[in-house]
Amino acid sequence: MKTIYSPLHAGHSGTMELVGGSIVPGFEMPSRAEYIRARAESERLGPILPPAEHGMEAAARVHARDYLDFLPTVWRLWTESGREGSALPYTWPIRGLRADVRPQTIDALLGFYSFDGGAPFVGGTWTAIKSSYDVALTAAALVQGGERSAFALCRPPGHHAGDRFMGGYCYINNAAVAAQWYRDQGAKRVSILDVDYHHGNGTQQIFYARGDVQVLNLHGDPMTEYPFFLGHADETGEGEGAGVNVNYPMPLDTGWDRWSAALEDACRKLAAYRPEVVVVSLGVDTFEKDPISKFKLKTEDYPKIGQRIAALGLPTLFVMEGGYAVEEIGVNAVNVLTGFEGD
Ligand code: OKP
Ligand code: ZN
Repeated sequence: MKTIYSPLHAGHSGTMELVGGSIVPGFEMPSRAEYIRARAESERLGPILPPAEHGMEAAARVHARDYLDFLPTVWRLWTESGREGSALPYTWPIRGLRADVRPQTIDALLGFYSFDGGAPFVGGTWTAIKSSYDVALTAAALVQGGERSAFALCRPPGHHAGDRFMGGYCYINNAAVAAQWYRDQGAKRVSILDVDYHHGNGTQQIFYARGDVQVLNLHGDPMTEYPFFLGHADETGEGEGAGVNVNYPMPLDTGWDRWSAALEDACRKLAAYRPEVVVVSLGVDTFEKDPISKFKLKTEDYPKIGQRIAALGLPTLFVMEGGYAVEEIGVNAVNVLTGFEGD
């Protein structure tokens, strides 16, 4: 399997985030992508290739234009207003406030275009976001061109980003962009299988009322786990999308037995939907030693995930999402891919 990777992710570094009342270095750090790239190389997964540059048209198929226009301006607006350190929002237009009026100053705009304070900007952030998007589309095109699978080594991740908001380390929803791109290339139905520990609220929001993109999510129960406000089992889609969104919220301490039963059910629903291509939102923060997550998957479980997905017998694009046990992230992520390939 070919891996698409860009070194430009590395400029998105030195971010800070709020955890338990303290500002601490962000868990979503550059070494994550480097460990994965190194492991893909040492395991001889296949060639590691750079992305081609893409225009923003494919992004505009799932994100609002005003949101996409805002992202490249954030750091300039932030520094022009005399700030140092990560650009972060602190006010959000929730229930009872006006979300229909676009404000004019950087602090307000950051809140207007986000759902949490978990998507910081530094000087290299936009370039990294754009490279991650290019990585996703370049890998998507390999599968469109006839390869059985490809690995988009995206960083930053994307599945929390919605049509008009960022959050949870995510800015552009790479998996959603790829799924929509397959639709625009003529695929009648596309499935997104999100195995990251956290619910992919952005992906669900983007496709919730659509019947042409199935979204299946396995994740920590939002009653007690981030992102808290989406991902319940009764969210099954609406309108044309009724029944086409499937959530598997699971309790803390979920291990392979329970998790794999959910994967089995998801794969059956996926097969019954008969998609032409599968996009896997590949997070490995389900790992037992993940510092911000509470599932109990083991390193030896990850090849079995890849094997089950391979058994679907469908063209498959893997898009990297989360995973914060940095030293093990490469082994776990590449284990899914080598499991898929059957070695
Ligand atoms: C992104 B992905 C408090 C902790 C918030 C956000 C987790 C985002 C996970 N700052 N954690 O789904 O792996
Ligand atoms: Zn996650």
